[in-house]
Amino acid sequence: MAGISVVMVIGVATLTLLHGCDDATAVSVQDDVKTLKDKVSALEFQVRQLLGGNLLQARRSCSDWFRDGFVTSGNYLIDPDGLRGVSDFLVWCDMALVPPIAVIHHNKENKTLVTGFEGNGAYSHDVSYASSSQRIRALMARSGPCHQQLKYQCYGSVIRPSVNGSGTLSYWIANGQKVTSYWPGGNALLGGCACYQTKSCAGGKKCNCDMNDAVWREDSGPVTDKDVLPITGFRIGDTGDASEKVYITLGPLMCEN
Ligand SMILES: [Ca+2]
Ligand SMILES: [Ca+2]
Repeated sequence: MAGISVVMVIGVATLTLLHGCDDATAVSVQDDVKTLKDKVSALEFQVRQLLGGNLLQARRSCSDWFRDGFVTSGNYLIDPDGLRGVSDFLVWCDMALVPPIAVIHHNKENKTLVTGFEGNGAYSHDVSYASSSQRIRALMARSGPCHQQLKYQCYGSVIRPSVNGSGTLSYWIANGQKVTSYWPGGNALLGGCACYQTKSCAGGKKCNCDMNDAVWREDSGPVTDKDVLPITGFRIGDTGDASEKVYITLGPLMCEN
């Protein structure tokens, strides 16, 4: 009987306490509960990471990893098309941006000097990616906008893009095909380089480098058309004279993923 009395007393006391609790206290208790829940989630996340199991199970995108609590930038296993299609592969996910950015690196991201190759497209600058073209295509298909940035600096070396490729000194390679009509940063329909879209190229040309003079000039910009990404190479000419030089800096493929 004594035990029952104690329980009854505590019950009455608790009811009295809750009944007498004002709104401010109730909100404060709710905040405490929320804080504790957040702490439990964080601990659960750390346990998952320590166990490692979840890290071995591919997700379809960087966003899916982020959603599951993996908010630190790093390499993650991605299988963009799920059970079918390509097998999973490691992708660098930049989680600092919303949505996260998938970054596919290649082997020539450092600034490269080209000099000593005179003929049309005489120098081959080929680029290899960390992932196969099938996997990259699958990733792009499941991504939002993608782009790749080129920085191209020239000294006395001309690009001279043309629709039919005749007389084009320097061009780039996409899907194994020569692209001679325009240059990264330029417009596929309009032709030319980035500056040609605003008709602001030096000397009224289609590219700044088409000045072909003893001044450092630049024709840089992104390629955003997934049909021609990623860029797999450049063919550079008009660097045969001792004074003629080009610097190529091609960034990694980046996709909102
Ligand atoms: Ca798959
Ligand atoms: Ca020249």
